[in-house]
Amino acid sequence: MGHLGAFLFLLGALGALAEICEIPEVDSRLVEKLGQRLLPWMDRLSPEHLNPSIYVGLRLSSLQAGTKEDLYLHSLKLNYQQCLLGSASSDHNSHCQAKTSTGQLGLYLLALRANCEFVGGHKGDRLVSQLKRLLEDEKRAIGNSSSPTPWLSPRLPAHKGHPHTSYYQYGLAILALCVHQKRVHNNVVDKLLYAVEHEQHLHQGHLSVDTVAMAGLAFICLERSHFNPNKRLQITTAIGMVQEKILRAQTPEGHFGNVYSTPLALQMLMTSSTSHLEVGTACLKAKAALLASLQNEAFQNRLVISQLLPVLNRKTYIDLISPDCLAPRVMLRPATETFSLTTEIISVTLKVLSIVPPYKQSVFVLAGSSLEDVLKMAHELGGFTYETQASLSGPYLTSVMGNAAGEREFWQLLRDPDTPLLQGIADYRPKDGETIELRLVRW
Ligand code: B12
Repeated sequence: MGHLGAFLFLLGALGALAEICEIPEVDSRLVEKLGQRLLPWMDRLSPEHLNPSIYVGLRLSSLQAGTKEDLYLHSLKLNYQQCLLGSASSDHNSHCQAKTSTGQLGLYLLALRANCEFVGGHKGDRLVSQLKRLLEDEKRAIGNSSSPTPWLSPRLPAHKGHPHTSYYQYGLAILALCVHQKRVHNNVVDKLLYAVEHEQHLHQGHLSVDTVAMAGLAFICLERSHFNPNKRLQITTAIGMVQEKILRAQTPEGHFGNVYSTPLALQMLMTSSTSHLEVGTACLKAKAALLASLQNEAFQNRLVISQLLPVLNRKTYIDLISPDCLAPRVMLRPATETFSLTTEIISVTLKVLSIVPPYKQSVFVLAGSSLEDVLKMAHELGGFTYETQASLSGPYLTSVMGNAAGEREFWQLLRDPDTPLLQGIADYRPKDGETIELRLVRW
């Protein structure tokens, strides 16, 4: 091969590389540190703390928690099955309500698959039918696809509504059924396809990278499993669209959307075969941004960590189609505790303008306190009330000053003047002098 031949060969190889989303190896100490943050959560086996995403994340990671993992899966099974059976006592339990939601049942199915189990038997069938039923309900809430006058307006009226939960959970449920080789009807897939093709339906016109990435993972699973053959072309096209949307959402630092949507976005890009030329470069840039965020300790939330750990092990939810349960994983050691005692007091101003009369109050807390500590302090001082609800991501703020967020509304957390926080009340730690606004908004 002459010089020119060698040059062309190199160019070709580089070109091929640029089309593949590869994540080079990450310092194992950084990965271990991340895994260690999950360990304390694995000791919490009470219903409101059990989180199938943690189990999935760990099983797809390069780390293991030994017998703790078995006990955790056992507790997940007991709890989710009990809620599914809906015994009189559990029926009214609010945690059971969450556990039998479209997304949580989906995550539970992913957890079973992460242990190389296929749902089966009487209990398994019940679980699958329940999830399929929920998806049908979600589909109906979006809109009926059999339009009464299809010749006049074949598509639009059929997709006017919203799912009961979200398109994120809708996609997650399809993915979960798919990795268990359970098919859903074309018209269920149709709703997700339509949402991706008409992005405004996914997040009030704003692109939610997490949501599109989850939809993309569901489509990739359907494509690989040769499900919904009549939809094949549309599914393949949608995968390309998702990829495009994620690439377009890359920030100058390299994140896709924001730092916390990057793990799912990477899971999607790492598995999609319909490649854009710039995928490889975009992934390398994202990986560098992730590394910087890891070093800055940006990953504190157990749910986001559980979505990131597979990526650092070059795995994705798509690997759950045929998981490798014998892959060697390194045993996690508990972290050596480091206490930093601080006596520094900071001031944080809390304001709520969405109510009459508006509320504004400065509170004093120890440096390093979370926003939740600030809310607690404001409550103790009097004149401020709030409510939270346990979720897989931690405490979710549901009500402020007696005003509960209604359907498709939420209490948004912002840093003055107008910057939405990227973390929830338990993880965000305000700085001295900061003003935090709680704002009731539609989504
Ligand atoms: C859909 C969604 C929303 C919806 C939830 C409403 C609904 N009916 O679905 C809306 C738009 C309201 C929302 C709000 C917020 N969200 Co949000 N949300 C998501 C998303 C895309 C999916 C969540 C989900 O359904 N999970 C699956 C189900 C099965 O789990 P679940 O626990 O049962 O789901 C509930 C909780 O997740 C809860 N929830 C949603 N977001 C958040 C965020 C936090 C911090 C908490 C504690 C709970 C919570 O709502 C879900 C439905 O009830 C995730 C993406 C992701 N990668 O996870 C982001 C995500 C969890 N949200 C995020 C954030 C930052 C927020 C906000 C704090 C934004 C803000 N500045 O106000 C607020 C929450 C404020 C509050 N009141 O406490 C971040 C969290 C990052 C982190 N470090 O933890 C994520 C990862 C998105 C991102 N990439 O930035 N969110």
